Amino acid sequence: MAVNGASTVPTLRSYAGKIVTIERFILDQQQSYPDATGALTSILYDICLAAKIIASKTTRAGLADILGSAGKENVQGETVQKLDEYADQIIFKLNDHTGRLAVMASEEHEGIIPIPAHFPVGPYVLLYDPLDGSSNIDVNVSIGTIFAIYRRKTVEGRGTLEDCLQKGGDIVAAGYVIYGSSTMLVYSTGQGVHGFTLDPTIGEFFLSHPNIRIPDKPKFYSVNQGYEQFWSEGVKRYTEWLQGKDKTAKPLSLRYIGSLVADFHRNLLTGGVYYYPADSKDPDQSTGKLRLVYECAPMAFLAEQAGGAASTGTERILDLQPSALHQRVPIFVGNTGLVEKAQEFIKELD
Ligand code: P6P
Repeated sequence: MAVNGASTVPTLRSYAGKIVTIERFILDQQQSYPDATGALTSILYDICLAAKIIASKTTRAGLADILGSAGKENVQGETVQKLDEYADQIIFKLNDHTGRLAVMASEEHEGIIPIPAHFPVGPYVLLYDPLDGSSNIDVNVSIGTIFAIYRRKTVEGRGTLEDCLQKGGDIVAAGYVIYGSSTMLVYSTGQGVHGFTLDPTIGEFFLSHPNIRIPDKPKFYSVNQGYEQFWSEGVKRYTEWLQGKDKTAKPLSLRYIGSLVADFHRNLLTGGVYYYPADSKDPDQSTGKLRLVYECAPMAFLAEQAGGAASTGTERILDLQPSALHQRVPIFVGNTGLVEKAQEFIKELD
Protein backbone atom coordinates (compact mmCIF):
# COMPACT_ATOMS: atom_id res chain seq x y z
CA MET A 1 0.00 0.00 0.00
CA ALA A 2 1.50 3.36 -0.98
CA VAL A 3 1.94 5.89 1.80
CA ASN A 4 2.08 9.54 0.54
CA GLY A 5 2.52 8.07 -2.93
CA ALA A 6 5.67 6.19 -1.96
CA SER A 7 5.59 2.41 -2.28
CA THR A 8 5.97 0.61 1.03
CA VAL A 9 7.36 -2.48 -0.72
CA PRO A 10 10.97 -2.61 0.52
CA THR A 11 13.57 -2.36 -2.21
CA LEU A 12 16.39 -4.91 -2.21
CA ARG A 13 18.73 -2.07 -1.29
CA SER A 14 16.72 -1.46 1.85
CA TYR A 15 17.64 -4.92 3.11
CA ALA A 16 21.36 -4.13 3.00
CA GLY A 17 22.98 -4.78 6.35
CA LYS A 18 19.74 -5.95 7.91
CA ILE A 19 18.81 -9.31 9.43
CA VAL A 20 15.94 -10.53 7.23
CA THR A 21 14.27 -13.89 7.68
CA ILE A 22 12.76 -15.66 4.67
CA GLU A 23 9.32 -15.30 6.21
CA ARG A 24 9.72 -11.51 6.41
CA PHE A 25 11.08 -11.39 2.86
CA ILE A 26 8.26 -13.50 1.42
CA LEU A 27 5.70 -11.35 3.22
CA ASP A 28 7.34 -8.15 1.92
CA GLN A 29 7.30 -9.53 -1.63
CA GLN A 30 3.59 -10.28 -1.26
CA GLN A 31 3.03 -6.52 -0.89
CA SER A 32 3.85 -6.19 -4.59
CA TYR A 33 0.60 -8.02 -5.29
CA PRO A 34 -2.29 -6.01 -3.75
CA ASP A 35 -4.78 -8.77 -4.68
CA ALA A 36 -2.69 -11.50 -3.05
CA THR A 37 -4.64 -13.75 -0.69
CA GLY A 38 -1.55 -14.99 1.11
CA ALA A 39 -2.01 -18.56 -0.19
CA LEU A 40 1.22 -18.55 -2.21
CA THR A 41 3.06 -17.00 0.73
CA SER A 42 1.80 -19.80 2.95
CA ILE A 43 2.88 -22.47 0.45
CA LEU A 44 6.37 -20.98 0.44
CA TYR A 45 6.33 -21.00 4.25
CA ASP A 46 5.40 -24.69 4.18
CA ILE A 47 8.24 -25.43 1.75
CA CYS A 48 10.57 -23.63 4.13
CA LEU A 49 9.42 -25.81 6.99
CA ALA A 50 9.82 -28.95 4.87
CA ALA A 51 13.37 -27.83 4.06
CA LYS A 52 14.21 -27.44 7.74
CA ILE A 53 12.81 -30.87 8.58
CA ILE A 54 14.57 -32.60 5.68
CA ALA A 55 17.80 -30.75 6.48
CA SER A 56 17.65 -32.07 10.04
CA LYS A 57 17.76 -35.59 8.55
CA THR A 58 20.32 -35.03 5.79
CA THR A 59 22.87 -33.78 8.33
CA ARG A 60 22.48 -37.15 10.09
CA ALA A 61 22.12 -39.26 6.94
CA GLY A 62 25.16 -41.25 7.92
CA LEU A 63 23.30 -42.88 10.78
CA ALA A 64 22.03 -46.42 10.30
CA ASP A 65 18.33 -45.56 10.60
CA ILE A 66 18.53 -43.36 7.53
CA LEU A 67 21.39 -44.68 5.45
CA GLY A 68 20.80 -47.10 2.65
CA SER A 69 17.92 -47.76 0.36
CA ALA A 70 14.34 -48.38 1.31
CA GLY A 71 14.62 -51.53 -0.77
CA LYS A 72 12.12 -50.24 -3.29
CA GLU A 73 12.37 -48.75 -6.78
CA ASN A 74 10.67 -45.50 -7.88
CA VAL A 75 8.93 -44.92 -11.21
CA GLN A 76 12.32 -44.22 -12.73
CA GLY A 77 13.49 -47.71 -11.81
CA GLU A 78 15.95 -46.09 -9.40
CA THR A 79 16.48 -47.51 -5.92
CA VAL A 80 14.55 -45.36 -3.48
CA GLN A 81 16.78 -44.19 -0.68
CA LYS A 82 15.08 -43.93 2.70
CA LEU A 83 15.71 -40.18 2.69
CA ASP A 84 13.93 -39.84 -0.69
CA GLU A 85 10.84 -41.43 0.77
CA TYR A 86 11.07 -39.37 3.92
CA ALA A 87 11.45 -36.08 2.01
CA ASP A 88 8.58 -36.99 -0.29
CA GLN A 89 6.27 -37.73 2.64
CA ILE A 90 7.25 -34.57 4.53
CA ILE A 91 6.44 -32.31 1.57
CA PHE A 92 3.16 -34.15 0.95
CA LYS A 93 2.00 -34.09 4.57
CA LEU A 94 2.81 -30.40 4.99
CA ASN A 95 0.67 -29.55 1.97
CA ASP A 96 -2.13 -32.12 1.68
CA HIS A 97 -4.54 -30.51 4.16
CA THR A 98 -3.97 -26.76 3.78
CA GLY A 99 -6.63 -26.05 1.18
CA ARG A 100 -4.08 -24.17 -0.90
CA LEU A 101 -3.35 -26.87 -3.50
CA ALA A 102 -5.57 -28.54 -6.09
CA VAL A 103 -3.09 -31.35 -6.80
CA MET A 104 0.56 -32.34 -6.39
CA ALA A 105 3.05 -34.42 -8.35
CA SER A 106 6.41 -35.83 -7.29
CA GLU A 107 9.33 -37.68 -8.87
CA GLU A 108 8.60 -40.46 -6.41
CA HIS A 109 5.03 -41.08 -7.62
CA GLU A 110 4.04 -42.46 -11.03
CA GLY A 111 0.79 -40.50 -11.25
CA ILE A 112 -0.50 -37.23 -9.85
CA ILE A 113 -0.95 -37.00 -6.08
CA PRO A 114 -4.58 -36.02 -5.41
CA ILE A 115 -5.48 -33.94 -2.38
CA PRO A 116 -7.21 -36.43 -0.02
CA ALA A 117 -11.00 -36.30 -0.43
CA HIS A 118 -11.52 -35.15 3.18
CA PHE A 119 -9.35 -32.05 2.67
CA PRO A 120 -10.27 -28.89 0.71
CA VAL A 121 -8.55 -28.02 -2.56
CA GLY A 122 -7.09 -24.64 -3.48
CA PRO A 123 -5.86 -22.55 -6.42
CA TYR A 124 -2.27 -23.79 -6.73
CA VAL A 125 -0.35 -26.84 -7.98
CA LEU A 126 2.89 -28.09 -6.41
CA LEU A 127 5.35 -30.21 -8.43
CA TYR A 128 8.50 -31.40 -6.73
CA ASP A 129 11.55 -33.60 -6.79
CA PRO A 130 11.84 -34.33 -3.08
CA LEU A 131 15.49 -35.26 -3.06
CA ASP A 132 17.35 -34.93 -6.34
CA GLY A 133 20.77 -36.53 -6.60
CA SER A 134 19.80 -39.04 -3.92
CA SER A 135 22.36 -41.57 -5.18
CA ASN A 136 24.85 -39.19 -3.53
CA ILE A 137 23.28 -39.46 -0.06
CA ASP A 138 25.48 -42.30 1.14
CA VAL A 139 28.68 -40.58 -0.02
CA ASN A 140 27.87 -37.27 1.63
CA VAL A 141 27.61 -35.20 -1.54
CA SER A 142 25.22 -32.22 -1.61
CA ILE A 143 21.68 -33.12 -2.64
CA GLY A 144 18.58 -31.01 -3.11
CA THR A 145 14.84 -30.51 -3.25
CA ILE A 146 13.40 -28.85 -6.35
CA PHE A 147 9.89 -27.35 -6.59
CA ALA A 148 7.64 -25.50 -9.01
CA ILE A 149 4.30 -23.86 -8.23
CA TYR A 150 1.59 -23.09 -10.79
CA ARG A 151 -1.97 -21.78 -10.60
CA ARG A 152 -4.43 -24.55 -11.38
CA LYS A 153 -5.85 -24.51 -14.92
CA THR A 154 -9.03 -26.50 -14.24
CA VAL A 155 -11.71 -24.34 -12.67
CA GLU A 156 -13.29 -26.66 -10.11
CA GLY A 157 -13.09 -29.96 -8.31
CA ARG A 158 -9.95 -31.93 -7.55
CA GLY A 159 -6.90 -31.01 -9.59
CA THR A 160 -6.00 -33.12 -12.60
CA LEU A 161 -3.03 -34.20 -14.71
CA GLU A 162 -3.77 -31.20 -16.95
CA ASP A 163 -3.02 -28.92 -14.00
CA CYS A 164 0.40 -30.60 -13.64
CA LEU A 165 1.33 -30.47 -17.32
CA GLN A 166 1.70 -26.73 -17.77
CA LYS A 167 4.44 -24.85 -19.65
CA GLY A 168 7.30 -23.68 -17.46
CA GLY A 169 6.56 -20.17 -18.69
CA ASP A 170 3.44 -20.28 -16.50
CA ILE A 171 5.36 -21.02 -13.31
CA VAL A 172 4.26 -18.74 -10.45
CA ALA A 173 7.17 -19.62 -8.17
CA ALA A 174 10.05 -22.10 -8.27
CA GLY A 175 13.13 -22.88 -6.29
CA TYR A 176 15.38 -25.43 -4.69
CA VAL A 177 16.88 -26.33 -1.36
CA ILE A 178 20.51 -27.43 -1.37
CA TYR A 179 21.57 -29.59 1.57
CA GLY A 180 25.29 -28.94 1.47
CA SER A 181 27.99 -27.46 3.69
CA SER A 182 25.11 -25.20 4.66
CA THR A 183 21.43 -25.56 3.82
CA MET A 184 20.21 -22.89 1.42
CA LEU A 185 16.81 -22.16 -0.06
CA VAL A 186 16.91 -20.33 -3.40
CA TYR A 187 13.63 -19.24 -5.00
CA SER A 188 11.92 -16.77 -7.31
CA THR A 189 8.34 -15.59 -7.71
CA GLY A 190 9.28 -13.75 -10.87
CA GLN A 191 10.87 -10.85 -9.02
CA GLY A 192 14.47 -12.01 -9.25
CA VAL A 193 16.24 -14.91 -7.54
CA HIS A 194 16.98 -14.75 -3.83
CA GLY A 195 19.00 -17.06 -1.59
CA PHE A 196 18.52 -17.79 2.10
CA THR A 197 20.88 -19.66 4.38
CA LEU A 198 19.62 -21.77 7.28
CA ASP A 199 20.99 -21.05 10.73
CA PRO A 200 20.42 -24.50 12.23
CA THR A 201 21.05 -23.23 15.74
CA ILE A 202 17.81 -21.27 15.65
CA GLY A 203 16.04 -22.92 12.70
CA GLU A 204 15.70 -19.75 10.64
CA PHE A 205 16.53 -19.05 6.98
CA PHE A 206 18.18 -15.63 6.63
CA LEU A 207 18.53 -13.59 3.43
CA SER A 208 22.14 -14.18 2.40
CA HIS A 209 22.08 -13.83 -1.41
CA PRO A 210 19.62 -11.10 -2.50
CA ASN A 211 18.92 -10.74 -6.22
CA ILE A 212 21.30 -13.41 -7.53
CA ARG A 213 22.49 -12.69 -11.09
CA ILE A 214 24.58 -15.14 -13.10
CA PRO A 215 28.03 -13.47 -13.51
CA ASP A 216 28.69 -12.32 -17.08
CA LYS A 217 32.04 -14.16 -17.16
CA PRO A 218 31.44 -17.92 -16.83
CA LYS A 219 33.90 -20.16 -14.98
CA PHE A 220 32.66 -23.75 -15.37
CA TYR A 221 31.01 -26.24 -17.64
CA SER A 222 29.21 -29.17 -16.03
CA VAL A 223 28.49 -32.38 -17.92
CA ASN A 224 29.13 -36.10 -17.46
CA GLN A 225 31.97 -36.36 -19.96
CA GLY A 226 32.05 -40.12 -19.40
CA TYR A 227 29.22 -40.39 -21.89
CA GLU A 228 30.85 -38.25 -24.61
CA GLN A 229 30.94 -41.15 -27.10
CA PHE A 230 27.13 -41.28 -26.96
CA TRP A 231 26.55 -37.59 -27.76
CA SER A 232 25.61 -36.01 -31.07
CA GLU A 233 28.31 -34.36 -33.19
CA GLY A 234 27.02 -30.93 -32.26
CA VAL A 235 27.28 -31.59 -28.51
CA LYS A 236 30.77 -33.08 -28.94
CA ARG A 237 31.97 -30.00 -30.84
CA TYR A 238 30.27 -27.68 -28.34
CA THR A 239 32.17 -29.39 -25.54
CA GLU A 240 35.45 -28.97 -27.42
CA TRP A 241 34.61 -25.26 -27.81
CA LEU A 242 34.02 -24.97 -24.07
CA GLN A 243 37.43 -26.58 -23.58
CA GLY A 244 39.01 -23.91 -25.79
CA LYS A 245 40.16 -26.48 -28.33
CA ASP A 246 39.27 -24.32 -31.31
CA LYS A 247 41.26 -21.41 -29.82
CA THR A 248 38.36 -19.00 -30.25
CA ALA A 249 37.61 -18.82 -26.53
CA LYS A 250 39.42 -19.42 -23.27
CA PRO A 251 38.86 -22.88 -21.82
CA LEU A 252 36.37 -23.28 -19.01
CA SER A 253 37.06 -25.59 -16.08
CA LEU A 254 35.03 -28.78 -15.81
CA ARG A 255 33.10 -29.13 -12.57
CA TYR A 256 30.56 -31.97 -12.38
CA ILE A 257 29.18 -33.21 -9.08
CA GLY A 258 26.43 -35.44 -10.48
CA SER A 259 23.83 -33.65 -8.38
CA LEU A 260 21.78 -31.19 -10.42
CA VAL A 261 21.01 -28.82 -7.56
CA ALA A 262 24.68 -28.65 -6.51
CA ASP A 263 25.96 -28.17 -10.06
CA PHE A 264 23.25 -25.62 -10.89
CA HIS A 265 23.78 -23.68 -7.64
CA ARG A 266 27.54 -23.38 -8.16
CA ASN A 267 27.11 -22.19 -11.75
CA LEU A 268 24.38 -19.73 -10.70
CA LEU A 269 26.87 -18.05 -8.36
CA THR A 270 30.04 -18.38 -10.46
CA GLY A 271 28.78 -18.38 -14.03
CA GLY A 272 28.81 -21.45 -16.24
CA VAL A 273 26.67 -23.99 -18.04
CA TYR A 274 25.21 -27.32 -16.90
CA TYR A 275 24.07 -29.68 -19.59
CA TYR A 276 22.62 -33.15 -19.77
CA PRO A 277 22.20 -33.86 -23.49
CA ALA A 278 20.35 -36.67 -25.15
CA ASP A 279 22.60 -39.69 -25.41
CA SER A 280 22.45 -42.94 -27.33
CA LYS A 281 23.74 -45.17 -24.53
CA ASP A 282 20.32 -45.73 -22.98
CA PRO A 283 16.98 -45.79 -24.83
CA ASP A 284 15.38 -44.18 -21.76
CA GLN A 285 17.75 -41.25 -22.16
CA SER A 286 17.36 -40.78 -25.89
CA THR A 287 15.72 -37.45 -24.98
CA GLY A 288 18.01 -36.75 -22.03
CA LYS A 289 17.92 -37.89 -18.40
CA LEU A 290 16.41 -34.96 -16.54
CA ARG A 291 12.67 -34.60 -16.12
CA LEU A 292 10.99 -31.55 -17.65
CA VAL A 293 8.18 -30.92 -15.19
CA TYR A 294 9.95 -30.95 -11.81
CA GLU A 295 13.63 -30.51 -12.69
CA CYS A 296 14.26 -28.68 -15.98
CA ALA A 297 11.35 -26.21 -15.91
CA PRO A 298 11.97 -24.89 -12.37
CA MET A 299 15.70 -24.61 -13.00
CA ALA A 300 15.03 -22.87 -16.32
CA PHE A 301 12.70 -20.40 -14.56
CA LEU A 302 15.41 -19.58 -12.01
CA ALA A 303 18.12 -19.29 -14.66
CA GLU A 304 16.09 -16.81 -16.70
CA GLN A 305 15.17 -14.86 -13.57
CA ALA A 306 18.91 -14.61 -12.83
CA GLY A 307 19.69 -13.30 -16.33
CA GLY A 308 20.58 -16.66 -17.88
CA ALA A 309 18.89 -19.09 -20.26
CA ALA A 310 17.78 -22.71 -20.56
CA SER A 311 17.26 -24.72 -23.74
CA THR A 312 16.89 -28.28 -24.96
CA GLY A 313 19.51 -27.32 -27.52
CA THR A 314 16.79 -26.43 -29.99
CA GLU A 315 13.91 -25.01 -27.91
CA ARG A 316 13.52 -22.73 -24.88
CA ILE A 317 12.70 -25.00 -21.95
CA LEU A 318 9.98 -22.66 -20.64
CA ASP A 319 8.14 -22.85 -23.97
CA LEU A 320 7.77 -26.64 -23.88
CA GLN A 321 4.29 -28.10 -23.42
CA PRO A 322 4.78 -31.21 -21.22
CA SER A 323 3.09 -34.35 -22.55
CA ALA A 324 3.80 -36.62 -19.58
CA LEU A 325 4.60 -36.18 -15.87
CA HIS A 326 8.03 -37.85 -16.03
CA GLN A 327 8.92 -36.72 -19.53
CA ARG A 328 12.67 -36.31 -20.01
CA VAL A 329 14.26 -33.55 -22.10
CA PRO A 330 17.83 -32.51 -22.90
CA ILE A 331 18.89 -29.38 -21.02
CA PHE A 332 21.56 -26.72 -21.42
CA VAL A 333 21.21 -24.14 -18.61
CA GLY A 334 23.35 -21.23 -17.43
CA ASN A 335 24.93 -18.18 -19.04
CA THR A 336 22.86 -17.05 -22.00
CA GLY A 337 25.90 -16.86 -24.29
CA LEU A 338 26.92 -20.43 -23.48
CA VAL A 339 23.39 -21.78 -23.99
CA GLU A 340 23.09 -19.94 -27.31
CA LYS A 341 26.44 -21.37 -28.42
CA ALA A 342 25.16 -24.88 -27.75
CA GLN A 343 22.16 -24.15 -29.96
CA GLU A 344 24.46 -22.90 -32.73
CA PHE A 345 26.59 -26.08 -32.75
CA ILE A 346 23.52 -28.32 -32.62
CA LYS A 347 21.78 -26.39 -35.40
CA GLU A 348 24.87 -26.52 -37.59
CA LEU A 349 25.99 -30.12 -37.00
CA ASP A 350 23.04 -32.27 -35.87
P1 P6P B 1 24.69 -39.05 -14.30
C1 P6P B 1 20.76 -37.29 -10.25
O1 P6P B 1 20.33 -38.63 -10.41
C2 P6P B 1 20.45 -36.55 -11.53
O2 P6P B 1 19.09 -36.62 -11.80
C3 P6P B 1 20.91 -35.11 -11.44
O3 P6P B 1 20.81 -34.62 -10.16
C4 P6P B 1 22.35 -35.20 -11.89
O4 P6P B 1 22.82 -34.00 -12.48
C5 P6P B 1 22.30 -36.32 -12.91
O5 P6P B 1 21.18 -37.15 -12.59
C6 P6P B 1 23.55 -37.17 -12.86
O6 P6P B 1 23.41 -38.16 -13.87
O7 P6P B 1 24.20 -39.86 -15.46
O8 P6P B 1 25.77 -38.07 -14.69
O9 P6P B 1 25.06 -39.85 -13.08
